[in-house]
Amino acid sequence: MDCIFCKIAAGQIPSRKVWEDARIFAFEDLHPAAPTHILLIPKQHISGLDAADGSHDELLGYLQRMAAHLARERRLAGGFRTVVNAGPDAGQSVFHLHVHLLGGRSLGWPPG
Ligand code: DGP
Repeated sequence: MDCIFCKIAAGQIPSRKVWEDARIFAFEDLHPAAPTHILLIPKQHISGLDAADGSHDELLGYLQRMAAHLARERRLAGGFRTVVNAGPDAGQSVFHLHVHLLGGRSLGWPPG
């Protein structure tokens, strides 16, 4: 599987790791869009949210809960946002499911 995020999770491509356990890997985004910009990914390859099925329900919930945990660790008391871009119209550029955790500045709404 020639997937850049699979390689990051496997340690084959370097990244600034924030969290790792048996199921997920979290690392700093290469092009941060906010003072805190962390990507949380499942170690299992899922190409995107549109490819998730019922067997992934627990994993999807875990990614969100761990995003909130990392937000607390970063002391994002003012708030934070999680984002999943799904498909080209949403700007998904890496086809391995990932949750963006953004915070540390005021985040506009609606997103672009
Ligand atoms: P998306 O547009 O939702 O597919 O977001 C992909 C994000 O992944 C984007 O914000 C930049 C980040 N990214 C892409 N390649 C790498 C990489 O090799 N290392 C790291 N740390 N981030 C990457």
